[in-house]
Amino acid sequence: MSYERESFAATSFFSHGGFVIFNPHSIMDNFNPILKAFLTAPHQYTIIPFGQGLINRTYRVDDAAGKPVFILQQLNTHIFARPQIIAGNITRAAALIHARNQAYHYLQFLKTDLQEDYHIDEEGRYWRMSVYIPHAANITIVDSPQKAYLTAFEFARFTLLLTDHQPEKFISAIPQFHDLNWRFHQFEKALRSATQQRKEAAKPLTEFLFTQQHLLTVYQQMISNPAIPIRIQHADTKISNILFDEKDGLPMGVIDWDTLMPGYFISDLGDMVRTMVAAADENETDWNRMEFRKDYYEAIVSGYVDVLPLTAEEQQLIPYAGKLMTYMQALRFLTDYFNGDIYYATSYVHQNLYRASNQCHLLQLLNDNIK
Ligand code: GN1
Ligand code: MG
Repeated sequence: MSYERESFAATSFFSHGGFVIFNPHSIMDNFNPILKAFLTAPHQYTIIPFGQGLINRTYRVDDAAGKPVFILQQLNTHIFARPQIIAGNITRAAALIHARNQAYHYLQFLKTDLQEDYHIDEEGRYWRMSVYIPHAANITIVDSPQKAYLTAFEFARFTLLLTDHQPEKFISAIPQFHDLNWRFHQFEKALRSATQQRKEAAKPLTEFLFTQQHLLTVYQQMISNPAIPIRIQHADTKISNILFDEKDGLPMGVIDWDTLMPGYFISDLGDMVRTMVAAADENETDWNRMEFRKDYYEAIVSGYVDVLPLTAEEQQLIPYAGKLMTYMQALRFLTDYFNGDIYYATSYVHQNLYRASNQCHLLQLLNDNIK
C-alpha cells in the first residue's frame, strides 16, 4: 500500500495519472475546520487539488471571485516526521534571502490562529498555508535547453543567496537524505527482506546496481575531502520547483523548501541532470524515448556554474553529479519496491520496479555520454 491511498477523508479525488475527479461540495465540509485555523471567513473559499508532488498533498485556495489566493498543504509526516525542523529551515532561509534580495519571490507562510506554523487537525495531520504567488507559471516539462539553463541558473542563485551562513544551522528534515552510503545500505537491507517474487523480478537491475559501486567510492572520496565545501542544497531540483514569470518566462524564485539541507553541490546539480537531460521522465516505460540530450546537459552545467563559482575540486566532480544522483534514485526506487511500496505513491503494481529500471537506463546513458 502506498501512502497516497491511506486513510484520508477525501482520497477519492486523487485518481491515477494526474487526472483529478472530485466533488467540491463534499470536500469543502472537510476543509472548513482547517481553513478556519488560518482564515477568518473560511466558507468563502474553494479548494482545488494542485500540483503533482509524490509526497505532500497540495491544494489551491480560491476566493469567492475564483481568484487563487493561498496554497494549502498537508505535510506527509510519515516522511517528514519532524515538521518543526522544516519550519525552522524555511524561516532561516527566508530571512537570509530577504536580507540579500528583497525582490526574490518565496512562499510566505501564514501563522495559525494560535500563532503556530502548522494546524494539527483532529486526526493529527499537519497543515500549512502560504500566500499564492500570482502570474507564476509552473512548468513540468523541459522543452528547450534555454529552460534547462534558467532552471540551473535559478537553483544556483538560491544556493548562492544562502551561502556565508553557518550551514550547520540548517538541519535536514529527513536524516541522511542524500547520503549515498546510507541509501546503499538501505537498499541491501531491503533486498534481504524482499519477497522471492520481487527479488526475482528485480534481479537484472540489482545486478546492474552492484556493478556501479565505484560511484560509492567517488562519493566517499568527496565527503572525506575537506576542500569540497558544504553548501545549502535545495535537494529536489526539478523544474516544477521553480516559478517562472508568465510575462517574460524568466525564473521568479524557488519553491518547495522542505528538503533544504547542508550538503554538496552534486545534490542539486545532479538532480537537475537526472530530471532534465533525458527526453522522458522517471515514469517513462518506453526506453526508446529516453535519450541523452547533450545540449540540455551543457545548458544545465553552464547555468549552474555561471552563477555559483565552484572550487577547482568541485569542478572535477561535475561529470559525476548526475551519475551519483541517478544512482541514488535508482537505489531508492528499488528499495521501495523491495519494501513493498511504502514510500513513493504508485498508480500501478510494479511501478517502482519500472521507475528503478528507468533510472538504470538513464545512468547507463550518462555513463556512456559524460566523460
Ligand atoms: C520525491 O514528492 P516529490 O516529487 O517532490 C522525493 C525526491 C525524489 C522524487 C522522485 C522527500 O519528491 O527525493 O527525488 O520524489 N522527495 C522526498 O520523483 O523523498
Ligand atoms: Mg519535493
